[in-house]
Amino acid sequence: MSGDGNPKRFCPSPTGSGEWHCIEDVELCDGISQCPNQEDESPTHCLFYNAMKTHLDEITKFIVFKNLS
Ligand SMILES: [Ca+2]
Repeated sequence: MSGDGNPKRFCPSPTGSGEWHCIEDVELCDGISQCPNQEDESPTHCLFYNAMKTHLDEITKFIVFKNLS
């Protein structure tokens, strides 16, 4: 958890100097590499992540719409 309340996750590998970077969920598959070995932009992982995120966003919209109407 970071100071702004948004959860952060460790990148899977450290930098060459042994430091571990953290990223927020919104930085996953956002087209900009934040992790030392670009793991957050892995084409294979992002293919599945983006497909799942699209479905979850649709479900969220449906639930919110249902509760507002
Ligand atoms: Ca990223």
